[in-house]
Amino acid sequence: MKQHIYQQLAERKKSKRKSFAVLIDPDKINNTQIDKMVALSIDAKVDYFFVGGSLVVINKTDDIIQQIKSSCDIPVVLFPGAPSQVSRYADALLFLSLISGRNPELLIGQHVISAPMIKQSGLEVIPTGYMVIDGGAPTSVSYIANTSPIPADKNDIAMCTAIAGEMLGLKLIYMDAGSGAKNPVNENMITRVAQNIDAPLIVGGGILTPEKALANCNAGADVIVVGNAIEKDASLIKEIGNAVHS
Ligand code: 1GP
Repeated sequence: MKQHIYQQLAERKKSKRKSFAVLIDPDKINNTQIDKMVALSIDAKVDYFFVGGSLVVINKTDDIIQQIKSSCDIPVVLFPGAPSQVSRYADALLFLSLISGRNPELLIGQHVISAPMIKQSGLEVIPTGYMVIDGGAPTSVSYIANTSPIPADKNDIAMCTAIAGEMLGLKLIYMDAGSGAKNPVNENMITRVAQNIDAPLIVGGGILTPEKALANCNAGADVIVVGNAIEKDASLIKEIGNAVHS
């Protein structure tokens, strides 16, 4: 099995290099916007494109990834809300287990269904402990996943969940307040989790400014994911990229 992207993330963590991932929701972008986003991302030295969404209505994931791939070398990592969002054109797949929730379908059910198709795709599969943190208002992810998020002030619950995920063999931990979250994950919780795991830590959901991206990095996040804010103001790609890479 390929391990290129995971190894890169692990090495970056070791050398304390932070990464910036731009999230592309296939439903919210057209061809012209993709070209613009790719050009800005090359300029801002974006490290990864994450592609996916909790709910994708029009499935054009294959086309979007092919379009990205035709114009840059930035690795594309699938962040799928459902097995239908798997594309063999990507470089890797976050094989998400929703460990903050208690919905067996998202802990193992969907995985069993999608396993043969993913194996056949030849994608690098990165087992990822996905933790949804309360972002102050219901988000698509908590509604679709039919699970309660971890309360924003329960740092110990987040820490124990991440440790358990790592003990179960998950290679990455992703703390997500959900796309468009009112409140992003707070820095105290990020630090509590980061100090207690060895796995690279991804943080996203509701990050709107370079200052918050930097604060999350200083708190212990290894990868910062931004989607919504960039959809509204693409110039943020450069500003957030500079903050993360500083
Ligand atoms: C959501 O972590 C991602 O799953 C990114 O969230 O769209 O709010 O940046 P935003």
